[in-house]
Amino acid sequence: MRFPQLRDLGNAATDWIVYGVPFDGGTTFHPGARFGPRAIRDASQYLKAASMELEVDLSLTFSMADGGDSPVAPYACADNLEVVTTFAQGLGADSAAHLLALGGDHSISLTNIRVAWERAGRPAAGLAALIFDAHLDTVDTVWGESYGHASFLRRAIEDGCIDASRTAIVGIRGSLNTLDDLKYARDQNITLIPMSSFIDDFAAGERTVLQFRDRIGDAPVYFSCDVDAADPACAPGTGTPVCGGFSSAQLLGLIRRFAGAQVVGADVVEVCPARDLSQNTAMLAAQIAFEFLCVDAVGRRA
Ligand SMILES: [Mn+2]
Repeated sequence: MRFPQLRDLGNAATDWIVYGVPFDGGTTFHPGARFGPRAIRDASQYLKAASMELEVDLSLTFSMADGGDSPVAPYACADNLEVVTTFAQGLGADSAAHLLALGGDHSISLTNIRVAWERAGRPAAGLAALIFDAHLDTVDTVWGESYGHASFLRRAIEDGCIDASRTAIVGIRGSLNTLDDLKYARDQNITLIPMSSFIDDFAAGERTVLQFRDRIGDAPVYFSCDVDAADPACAPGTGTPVCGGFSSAQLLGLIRRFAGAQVVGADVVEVCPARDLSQNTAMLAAQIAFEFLCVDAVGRRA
């Protein structure tokens, strides 16, 4: 979106800082999401600042900057969390700036959630969360790894940064690692809005989403979008694609339904450019990031 670079602003005060996390060491299937940030930036060049649907102009509402890419620890998920957390904590002149992370695989969300929670004043209950994903990401461990891309949500809940009872996962479908993942999500009282609830009657699924929106109200909320929430026809460039997902229009429309929400941090993850020959996935990811910012801008415009 041709934001200025944060370093050129002398690390000035900003409302939102976008930064990349070129890490895919948490991937369980096709690797390559480490190249996601540059692909999303490239695709974002055509995005302008004003939203047709939400009638808000980001350039008039926010001061925004690109914070560059975080250093990473490519061979170690737990080490990577620490490296990225330190980088993210240092972004911006003060801790008022909200952070939007571009992945990278979904493991990187844990760092951005942690820093968003800190910047929101460490609320004891944790942040509310809206997550779009084909997968639950509530796996305890995979191949002995507790910090891979299938476990970020479970770790964020354990850390107290996310309030499971005010968390929704939208678009879940297909095969699970084990039924334990589902049991954990249900036991934690996460609001599960599976793809199946939209198939026969999209409006019925959307009503469930709106009920969740009304329940979180104006509480600080974290947004995360794994691009595999979209169908592989719209977002082929991702590491763990699952058939039967949202169209781009459906996904963007659901995000816009949260217009006015108090978004305190966000990420868009799992763009794998090597499998994205059309660049459709990177384009969609850039648009999702734009919509996240517009949703927050509507609330601050007033
Ligand atoms: Mn995911």
